[in-house]
Parts: sequence; structure tokens; C-alpha cells
Amino acid sequence: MMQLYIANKNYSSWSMRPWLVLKAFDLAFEEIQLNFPCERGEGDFKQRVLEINPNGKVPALLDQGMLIWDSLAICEYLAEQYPEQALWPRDVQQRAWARSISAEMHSGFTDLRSLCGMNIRANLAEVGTKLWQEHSGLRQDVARIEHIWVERPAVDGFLCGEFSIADAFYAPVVTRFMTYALPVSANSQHYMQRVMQHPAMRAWVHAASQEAMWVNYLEPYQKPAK
Ligand SMILES: N[C@@H](CCC(=O)N[C@@H](CS)C(=O)NCC(=O)O)C(=O)O
Repeated sequence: MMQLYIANKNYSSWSMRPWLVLKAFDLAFEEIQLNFPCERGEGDFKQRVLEINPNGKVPALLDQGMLIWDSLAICEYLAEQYPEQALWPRDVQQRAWARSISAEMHSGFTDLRSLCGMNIRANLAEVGTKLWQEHSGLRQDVARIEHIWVERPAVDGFLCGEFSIADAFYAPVVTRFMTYALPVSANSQHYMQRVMQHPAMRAWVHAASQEAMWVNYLEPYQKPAK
């Protein structure tokens, strides 16, 4: 059976993407969660990841002795392995768009990603308001994402109609918009609700909200509860 190595569900946005794809398409896999250390450089997280992935990062997928690392490469591999399922949309034009927006997420949106780290269980609305006022790069990233989302074929649907890899790539952003209460349009909120209601997303978010572990270097905006 395939094995997917991931990190903390509350914080690890890259882990979330292939995990959602595996769950959403009901592909059998074993999940191995290696938690980040509480303080940077401590613990055995890095050593344990390096035992299976010389790149030292998660997510990583092991399948029949093969290692596939990097969230996008994993999703591409899964799409290739399960052609009977539409992990990417079947329509060539939609597929090209889905690949383009997923690649754009994979390599871009650095202001949003660096200022608003994924933290599903947190409520950082006040922080979000301040960040929004102070960082034009954040506002530009959000505007671009909203521009992408509004292009989906139906307001009630996913980015390409049915759930696909593209939605998995934007799912961590959905949680960031919620955690930091970023001021997005009604149309975007509609899409966010659609994603939040997907059973795979519900399962991840539920597990994330149950995690008690506090990773200090991923919590720049709040202190642990005493
Ligand atoms: N571009 C990579 C990014 C992977 C990545 O940065 N993973 C983080 C966890 S979300 C990680 O393993 N960090 C541990 C480290 O850098 O030591 C992907 O898409 O998989």
C-alpha cells in the first residue's frame, strides 16, 4: 500500500494537498505523520524524514519502493497511476487551466504564504486586519486568488466543476483566509464553504483542530495558553 509521510495537520499546508487528493478519490494509503519539533532544530523530525527522503521535507510518498517527493509531483504521479479517476479534469482546456493555477500556487503567492502561515485551529482575525492594512503584497496575492476562483465554471462548484487537484492546491489558502479573516468577496466565500464541506477537507480540518501540539516557530502571532 502507498505510504504518505506528512507533518502536523494544523500547520503543514504542503502535506495537506496530496493527502486531500488521496482521500477525496478514495485511494488506499497509509498515513505516517511525523510532527515538527516544538522548537526549530530540536527533536528527531528531520532525522526521521531524512531516513526516507534525502530532500528532508514532507510530503513524501512511497509506492512499491519508489519515492516521490514534492506535493505537485506526488499529485501528478497519482493522476498517472489512476487514470480511471479524474484527478485532473478530463477536458483538455480545463486541465491546462487546472495545471497552470496549481503551478502558480506551488511557486507563488509568497506574501500570503509567508505572512499568513497555515494555522487551522487559530483565530487570528485581528492579526489579519493589521497585515491587510500594512502589506500591499498580501492584498495583491489575495486579489489574484480571487480572480482565479471567480473563473470557475459554476458558482456552486469546484474550480473545474468537480473536485480536482487544483482544489487541493487552494485548500490551504481557504483555511488561511478563514484563520486571518481576510476580507474576500461573497463569491470567494461561497467557494470556501464548498471546499470546507468536502468530506476529505472536513476530515483534515477536524484532525487539525484536535491537535494540541504547539510549534513555537510556526506561531509568530500568539503565545501558548498557560
Ligand atoms: N515544495 C515542497 C515544499 C515542502 C515543504 O516545504 N515541506 C515542509 C512542511 S510543510 C517541510 O517539510 N519542512 C521541514 C523542513 O524544511 O525542515 C512541496 O510542495 O512538497
